Amino acid sequence: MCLRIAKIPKAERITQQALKKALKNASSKRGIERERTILLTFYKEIHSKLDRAIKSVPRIEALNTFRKELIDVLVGVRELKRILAHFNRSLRIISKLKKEYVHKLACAKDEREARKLTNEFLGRACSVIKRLEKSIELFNGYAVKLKEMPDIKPLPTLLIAGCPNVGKTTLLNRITGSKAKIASYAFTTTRLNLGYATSDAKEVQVIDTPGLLDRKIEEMNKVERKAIIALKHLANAMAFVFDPTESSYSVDSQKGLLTHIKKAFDIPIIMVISKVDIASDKQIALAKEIAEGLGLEWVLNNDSKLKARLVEFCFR
Ligand SMILES: Nc1nc2c(ncn2[C@@H]2O[C@H](COP(=O)(O)OP(=O)(O)OP(=O)(O)O)[C@@H](O)[C@H]2O)c(=O)[nH]1
Ligand SMILES: [Mg+2]
Repeated sequence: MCLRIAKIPKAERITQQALKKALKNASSKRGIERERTILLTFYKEIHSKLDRAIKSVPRIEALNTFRKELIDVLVGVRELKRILAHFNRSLRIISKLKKEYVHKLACAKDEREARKLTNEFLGRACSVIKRLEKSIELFNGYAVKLKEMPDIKPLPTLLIAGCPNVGKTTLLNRITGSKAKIASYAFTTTRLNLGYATSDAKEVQVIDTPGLLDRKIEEMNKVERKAIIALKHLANAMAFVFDPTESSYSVDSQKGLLTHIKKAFDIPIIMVISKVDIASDKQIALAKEIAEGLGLEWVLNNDSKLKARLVEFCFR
């Protein structure tokens, strides 16, 4: 589901390439027919370049909310549409010019007049393309940004949250088996860890967002907040990793973040108690108590059914 948008050559290059092709195609022709071939090939080349780029952009309305939000943050949906409209408008103008000059050529008296008409057409079409310079530059910049979109699949999705260093990535690796894939996530300066967990023929997508779901929303900048909004649309459930040993963060700060996230995300949350191998019974008991106090389910990170529990939790 990565967005791959076709880049467009610079305005000057488009016209140069189109003209080169047009002259090549017309090399075996003579007279008015030669001029007609130049005109039609030139038009076809320009049309195919722009049309390919326009068609490579998916219909924004057809995308899911997560992707729409993501596009909006990365490039701005309105801005992208404005540029596409500019391309479409230019194509229409050039198409109209083509029709007009094909007609004029058909009525041309001799080769000299035909050549004059073709040059006139080329000049006018080139100036339309030249005016696209800025839009092409912006469009190509967007193509680069959109290529960076994470390869999110339309599967039930489990988000992993928790304070820094509590064991979020360890959990992701544990339940998704193989080493998680690191996808770029242009929202933040960090990356996005993605993995897939299957249990009982059910598959879920598991996402760990380094440096994003480990602090309060008030501490975030505008872009990070938007990232949270997009993630909200995507997630079906959340695993909140809680480190009872306090080797990362104090129980109080973790409880504070959990309470905060519970309010911010209106999705089912399950507490995954981490570092169980080095935690004391008392520490584990306190973590369970906190989960239950907040009305949440919990699971130990060394539970043999950890993966099955989390996958099943996502399907509720
Ligand atoms: N003993 C023990 N150590 C663990 C466990 N889970 C994680 N750790 C250790 O805790 C440290 C942090 O683990 P990560 O999985 O990187 O934690 P994280 O929450 O992803 O960290 P950040 O992405 O930096 O916020 C590492 O040194 C892990 O080896 C566990 O179950 N037992
Ligand atoms: Mg991590």
